[in-house]
Amino acid sequence: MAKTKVVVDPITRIEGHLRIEVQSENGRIADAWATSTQFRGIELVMQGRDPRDAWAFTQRICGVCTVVHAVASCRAVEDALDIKIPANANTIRNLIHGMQFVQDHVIHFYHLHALDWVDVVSALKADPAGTARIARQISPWPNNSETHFRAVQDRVKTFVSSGQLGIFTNGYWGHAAYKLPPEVNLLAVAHYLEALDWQRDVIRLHTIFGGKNPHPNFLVGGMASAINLDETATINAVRLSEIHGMIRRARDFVEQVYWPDLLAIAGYYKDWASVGGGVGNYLAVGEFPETDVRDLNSLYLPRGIILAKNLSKVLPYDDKMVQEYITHSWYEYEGGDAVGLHPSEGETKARYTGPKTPWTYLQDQDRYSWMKAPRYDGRPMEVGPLARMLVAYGSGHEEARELVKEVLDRLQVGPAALFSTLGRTGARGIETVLLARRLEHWYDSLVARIKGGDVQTFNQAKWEPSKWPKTARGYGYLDAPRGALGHWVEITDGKISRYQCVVPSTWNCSPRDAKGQRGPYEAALMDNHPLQNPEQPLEILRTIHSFDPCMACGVHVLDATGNPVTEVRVQ
Ligand code: NFE
Ligand code: MG
Repeated sequence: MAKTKVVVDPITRIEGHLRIEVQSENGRIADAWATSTQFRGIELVMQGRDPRDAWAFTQRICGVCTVVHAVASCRAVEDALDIKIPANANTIRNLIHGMQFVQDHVIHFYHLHALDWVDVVSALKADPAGTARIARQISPWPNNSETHFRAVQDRVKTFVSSGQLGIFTNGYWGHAAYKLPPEVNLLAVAHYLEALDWQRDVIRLHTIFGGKNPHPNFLVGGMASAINLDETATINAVRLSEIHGMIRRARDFVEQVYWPDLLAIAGYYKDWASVGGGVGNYLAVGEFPETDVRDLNSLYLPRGIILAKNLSKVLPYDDKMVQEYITHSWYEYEGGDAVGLHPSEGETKARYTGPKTPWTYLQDQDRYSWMKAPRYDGRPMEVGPLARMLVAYGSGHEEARELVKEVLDRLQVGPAALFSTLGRTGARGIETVLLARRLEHWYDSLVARIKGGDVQTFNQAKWEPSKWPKTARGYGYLDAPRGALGHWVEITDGKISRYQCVVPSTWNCSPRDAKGQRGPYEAALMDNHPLQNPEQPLEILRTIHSFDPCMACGVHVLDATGNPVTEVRVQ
């Protein structure tokens, strides 16, 4: 059989530098390699710094999942120093992080993933009246009018006739794997553009609680969001009502645009509900503590492990079972490269042994990525919306179960359809609906507490290093939009002596480990539809994008101090 080596580099519409290589045998994907081709090494930047500043540096790991590394970092330091944050601070963190999820998932759906399913050029052939008819059948959204859709179509026509597709350049337009009728393509393109404005509006919640977006301000011990209803420069009644408006508009768009679009588009791609599953093991550390981060029973999205797709048994998560391997990565460990290290003992020593030219196949190399390979009890684990929704479903989370059932019923597929490319994309939508609704609850609880006279947002008791132990270790968990995140910090004499992050995209994009087990992207590609045209590997993009990759997070990108970026870049 003819074997072809297919290289997709870079994968676009993600954050960072991801290269996918596959071997295809007459279109069928016979083997796959996921590799991250840039290293910067945030862990090294953290050495010797004041742990109260760590959140500000780690948050810069990524501009896509802003917020998450800051909160995980605060939690790690608060865990090490045994600091309990006030209830208001916990709720404000939930609101900031919750809105981050909602914005990030909608952006992923429309701006990073939709064009794998939606043919923009086909939308030009649509009858706008037909689009309006379809839109009104699935949603009461006010912009679902013929006039609006015609205006959008004219706008896109202007791009195309000028020969400048702009943001739509280089799509695989006309590819035989696109299945939507022109009218549905136009619907999705219109909402793609509308979502751009919507996301800019609702994320201003960050600017009120945290001063700016991306990268709002945080504080070890609480939040730097002073509440005083009688002041103008603080959180007051006007600011609260602005926040409430954004929460309303976030929920409306999610319920009336994203959710109906997702279900409508998914209906044309049901064949993607039986492929792209991958490793079948799922890990969620849980998120959104309603009371305190240590009270795991108060997590809105529960914590747990699912092995071998067994939804009837959610196992407890134990962070001691996490180990990172580097056997096939460009690092070295003092104790040898076959061992797995727990992140609290983690080492970040780069050793690039790869090719000097980007056109060399990495699949022929024993070491092929800047990603380490995290494993849980030795197993590769998928993290992210699908993992969280499966753990929630298996744990009896009522609201999650209802929405999962709605999707399965509407698409007329069984629960096995969840373990797939489409399942991953559907789970992200389910989670967005849950959280867009939950924001209102957190808002109400914040307002109720303020009305009751509690305006505390900061616990100052252990701010001074003189109150800290000589050495301390902490673990900050957080489930970020792309999945389970952990920060591990060690503090010695008031300074950071060790820092490790194990990040969602590191789990999902991990290369092979010491036992040769493939990571989740690689395993999902082996279980994918064949490539109809290896020159236009749309099938690879569909499955890889369903994970919402972020290489910046995965390799902890930040270079403030001249780490050896240029020496090691594959060029
Ligand atoms: Ni840079 Fe991130 C999220 C984190 S993923 S996007 O969500 O943490 O690796
Ligand atoms: Mg790391």
